[in-house]
Amino acid sequence: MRVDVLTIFPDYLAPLRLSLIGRAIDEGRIDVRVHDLRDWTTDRHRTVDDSPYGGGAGMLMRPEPWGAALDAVLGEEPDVRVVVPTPSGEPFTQALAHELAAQPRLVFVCGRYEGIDQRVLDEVGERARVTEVSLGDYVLNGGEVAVLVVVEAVARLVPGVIGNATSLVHESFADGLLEGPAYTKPSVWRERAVPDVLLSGHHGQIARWQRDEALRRTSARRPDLVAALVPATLDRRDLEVLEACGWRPTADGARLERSAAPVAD
Ligand code: 6GU
Repeated sequence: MRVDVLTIFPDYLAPLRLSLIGRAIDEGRIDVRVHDLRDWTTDRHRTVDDSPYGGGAGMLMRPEPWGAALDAVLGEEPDVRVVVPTPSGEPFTQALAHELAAQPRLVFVCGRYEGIDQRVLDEVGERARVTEVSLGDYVLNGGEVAVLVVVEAVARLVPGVIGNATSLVHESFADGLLEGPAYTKPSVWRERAVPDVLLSGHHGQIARWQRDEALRRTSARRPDLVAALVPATLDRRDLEVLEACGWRPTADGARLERSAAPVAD
């Protein structure tokens, strides 16, 4: 996979060279190229921004450097996916991470948060698929930190980047639930014991306990994820645990709804 990043702060992307992603780059699994948008300015001051038409606070990014930069970086290649981090984008999810991980080329467009002249994204949208993504309901100063997040989430799904592929199967969101608590040695620490069942060697009971904990934690922290579950995909024990957390199937059985006040975590 090739990843291009266009930014006025190339140094912000230095952490991509570290850790697992850095190793994937060294091994040639991911080709990361960071570009300074100002390389495509033509004035002495290397200007990239200007005040918005119609007024308003802050500055916007002018279209000309972006147009030249995207022409150069996209080239004539098909199958380039352009990703634009912005608080007004669609939510970035594990499902979208999987989708992006299947692309041969990603081009990240980092704007400052007041944004980029709309014509840039309209025009590039005629040559490439453009996806505006948001990490959540808060505002960052620019897209660079979001690119670090998205590239890390995507790159670890690229075959060979993570040594142990089964660790991908058991993680949060794989089954629409958060992961429950996990423990390692020592079995007692500061008078706190690891739950007995985990030391029992009963693999069935352990898996069941882990699922119960995942359901309880998801109910407490992410009721939106429980509301998205389909009861037909749950077993009797799942439904009992959720009922104890204050959930019941809707009358048509298609979803879950709250039947009681939330149960504390
Ligand atoms: Cl993806 N970009 C920016 N600039 N701010 C954000 C964001 C992204 N997600 C949440 N806030």
